Amino acid sequence: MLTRIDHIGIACFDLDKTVEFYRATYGFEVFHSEVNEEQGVREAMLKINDTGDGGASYLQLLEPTREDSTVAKWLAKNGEGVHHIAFGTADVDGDAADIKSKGVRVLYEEPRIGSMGSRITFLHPKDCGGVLTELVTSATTGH
Ligand code: CMX
Ligand code: CO
Repeated sequence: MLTRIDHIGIACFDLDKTVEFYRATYGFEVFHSEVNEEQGVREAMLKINDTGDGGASYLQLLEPTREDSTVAKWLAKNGEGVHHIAFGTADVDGDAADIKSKGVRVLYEEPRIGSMGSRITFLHPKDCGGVLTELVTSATTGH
């Protein structure tokens, strides 16, 4: 069951500059940052609020680390902006299988590693009304 908005992924050209915009404009601080080489991103997670399922909602600011990454390709086409949304669940495997059975393409055979050791998968934007959609199970809370 999907129980929260885990994060909104925002693509940018310059992570440090974008982090500073969110700090100066809204007062949001970086909760966690990392490089995910498999996804081809340098990212900062800004925690916005806790959620009723014991998890939290974040903004995920994403800067590409290489030209052939999905985010670099998207930025070249669209410029900066909202790249994806992510729903949190205690069971990313089960929810992905369930959603797949409804005819939505799930992009990964098995969930991969996302922010903070979470397990993630993606749904194809063309099957989701133009919205790239991620499913996440947190490593820390298990939700
Ligand atoms: N949101 C909405 N639509 C998108 C999209 C996005 N983020 N990315 C691509 N599309 C659309 C394109 O506009 C294109 O539509 P048209 O054919 O109408 O022009 C279509 O999908 C195909 O796009 P493409 O540019 O040819 O890109 P690819 O098919 O090579 O890749 C996708 C698209 C979704 C398979 C790829 O971006 C992907 O695998 N994404 C999942 C991984 C990811 O995004 N990682 C970065 C974030 C990591 C994290 O969150 O931790
Ligand atoms: Co994400």
